Amino acid sequence: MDLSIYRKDFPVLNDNSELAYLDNAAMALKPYPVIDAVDNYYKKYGVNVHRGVYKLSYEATDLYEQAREEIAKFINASFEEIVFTRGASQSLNLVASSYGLNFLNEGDEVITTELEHHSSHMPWFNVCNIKKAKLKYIPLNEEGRITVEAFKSVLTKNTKVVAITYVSNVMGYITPIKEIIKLAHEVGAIVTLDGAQAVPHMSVDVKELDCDFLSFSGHKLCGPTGIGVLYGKKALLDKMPPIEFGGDMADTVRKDMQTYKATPYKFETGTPIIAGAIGLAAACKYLKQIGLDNISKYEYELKTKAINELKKIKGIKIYNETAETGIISFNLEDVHPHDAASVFDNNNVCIRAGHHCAQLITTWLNTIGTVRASFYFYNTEEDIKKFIKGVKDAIEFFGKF
Ligand code: C6P
Repeated sequence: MDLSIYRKDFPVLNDNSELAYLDNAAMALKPYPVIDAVDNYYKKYGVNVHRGVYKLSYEATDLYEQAREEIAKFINASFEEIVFTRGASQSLNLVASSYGLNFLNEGDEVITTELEHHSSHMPWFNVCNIKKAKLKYIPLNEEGRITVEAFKSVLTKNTKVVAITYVSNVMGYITPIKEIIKLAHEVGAIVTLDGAQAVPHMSVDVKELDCDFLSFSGHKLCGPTGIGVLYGKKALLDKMPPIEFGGDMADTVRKDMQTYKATPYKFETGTPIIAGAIGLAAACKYLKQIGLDNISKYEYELKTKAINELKKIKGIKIYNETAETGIISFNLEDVHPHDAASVFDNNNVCIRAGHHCAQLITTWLNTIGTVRASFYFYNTEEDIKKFIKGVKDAIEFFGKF
């Protein structure tokens, strides 16, 4: 199935027919249905939710809460298990600050990996320092993958939290997460899953996975910027204290006491990200109609074709040839990734270069950074051609081979 037929839904691509946008792991482009949903909220409502005692505000509140329902359905969660945040980073931090700081004790163990994005790993580094808990790393195999066997080698009865990525933003590997979650639960540990690179690209069902928390960002799944989601099992969210306080999350406030609203509202202080949530719900509907399985299959096909072309070029080091997703990390030998990226830019090819906010894995790879091309369903074979031309031009520019 050629999903590039959906390209026409993206104004940025319509306005820049020369553009090969291959930075989808950083942010996905926005289709008309998302832009229209946001536009509609601002044009027809533009008022606050949960507060106004007038029809327009009730209607805007309905729209906002229907968005929560739509997003819950997208990952097979319940309405009250969806906490709106600013993005995956804030969701991941919320779990560490609320669950970690309140339920970890000295000597407890937290398991993480060198594949983590900084926003998955750093909050637990911080919590473990404060709580005198031990942060352990699953040893990666020779390809840089997490394996179930390696997970077992660090799992103990003291493990209380597993903070782990579903799909690495540098390597594009899919973690064998179901088995890991099952094993973690057997010792009574909870699993906080970083789904930032998974949820936009594959079908994710929180009930089937049985993960305790799942974090993701709206902007990587064709939604607006500034909106993200923390899914949490209700029983866990119920026992976790809020970490931010103020308007809308409060129930009763007196000089000598304060109480909070129920989950998820106790975690959402202040005027919410109304247009963001509405736009994200539109994005979820849009992706569902294309089909998440179709998306993962198509991206993988594009990536495989691109890798096959890349392998024909001398002087390229590919770090993740076997990745199951649409991410390629590579370097031109002896060329700084940022220098390479500027040549791609001259060819209208948008890619990312650097450590991708995941320095543990670039250190593991023994490099300062990589050049990363990442595909989405609106990419085409033509984009691959432009990408390969970019690689060849870079090689020529830097006088290699
Ligand atoms: N990765 C990338 O180019 P935010 O920035 O909060 O929306 O998402 C954070 C985040 C968390 N986990 C993973 C696996 C991610 O890839 C990201 C964002 C971008 O790879 C920007 S650094």
